[in-house]
Amino acid sequence: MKIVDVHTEVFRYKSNVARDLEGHTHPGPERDAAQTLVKIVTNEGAEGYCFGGDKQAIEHLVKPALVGEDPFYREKIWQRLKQWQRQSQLFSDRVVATVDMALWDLAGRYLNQPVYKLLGGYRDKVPAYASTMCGDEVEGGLNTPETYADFAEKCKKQGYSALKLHTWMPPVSWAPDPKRDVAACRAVRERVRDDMDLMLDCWHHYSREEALYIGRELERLNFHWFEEPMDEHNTSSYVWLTNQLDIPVVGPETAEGKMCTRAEWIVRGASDISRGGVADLGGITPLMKTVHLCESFGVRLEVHGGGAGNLQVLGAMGIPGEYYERGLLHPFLDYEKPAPWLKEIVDPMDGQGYVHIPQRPGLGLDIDFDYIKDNPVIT
Ligand code: LLH
Ligand code: MG
Repeated sequence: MKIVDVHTEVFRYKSNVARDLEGHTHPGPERDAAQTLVKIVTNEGAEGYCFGGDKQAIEHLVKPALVGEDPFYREKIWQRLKQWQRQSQLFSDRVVATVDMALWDLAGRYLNQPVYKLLGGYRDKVPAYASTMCGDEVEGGLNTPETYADFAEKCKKQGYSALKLHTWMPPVSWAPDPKRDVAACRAVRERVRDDMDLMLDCWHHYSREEALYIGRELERLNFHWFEEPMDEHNTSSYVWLTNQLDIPVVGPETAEGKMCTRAEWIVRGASDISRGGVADLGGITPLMKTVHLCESFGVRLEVHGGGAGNLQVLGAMGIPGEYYERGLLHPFLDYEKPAPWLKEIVDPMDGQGYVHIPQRPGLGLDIDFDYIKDNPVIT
């Protein structure tokens, strides 16, 4: 089988999510937005799909690299794309991830199996944590410790057994504020009592002393893990912090360098639990390499972010990987409603807080191709 085309379709939709100046998402007024579908086509009719990616990078860089290749040579293709990243700004890990996931989708569709079973299935459902959006200044949103507590209570009633707060970050006018972060954590713990695992992912640029202060408070509040309180490029600061805290420190999440960076963190003892998702690392292929790396060191890995690719990997992880990150959630947004280009959400959750891995072939996306055809963006 040979790849004959790599094609992108850009289409429009209405979004009620906005990004602030630092890139964090919040509810916003309805606006026009665009999404991209990447499609890999073969001479035998087999196709693979993934959403995301950059049209220019896919059509000018990825397509020439893929056409003529066997789509089952995922490792060869991934290694080649990784090497090309060194010199090309357009070739982000997110772009490589989109291509890699479309290839996995193609394999699953062709073989009529969900991706996690091709990887080597381990489980069919994963407990989820409610992952909040970052704090805001909107009345009744996520603007006070009390509103976080209200939202946590709502999530608990919905079935979640765990919740992670993303607290206030600039450009929120009062952020950053370690004491306020701790106040939100305390309000949530008091409201849900001991019935939920709780985690904190706060501002990512605190000083060592601020991070240590927050971590010690989280220990008192019996939090489950502490995530990215400092710049992840400063590995020594994470070694310093992890050595002093009992609460598990999780990371690195956003640091570049794929599985190599995770290996260095493990060797240096810079965190207790490793981290990474398909978009951070460059696809399912490197995330599985990281899973196996962690297994060799007896280190847990918490997968960063939701979505089809991360969920399929969680189904194939023989090491803990305790939770699926469901979100980002906000009291004003309906997460259970599918995006306009999907007929069903990819991560339905039951009343006990488990997300069931879709059994459809490939990544498990139920794509509304008519919607995409009817809403083209002419580029
Ligand atoms: O900063 C944000 O908007 C969130 O923290 C985001 O990066 C989220 O993906 C995350 O860190 N999850 O753990
Ligand atoms: Mg995080």
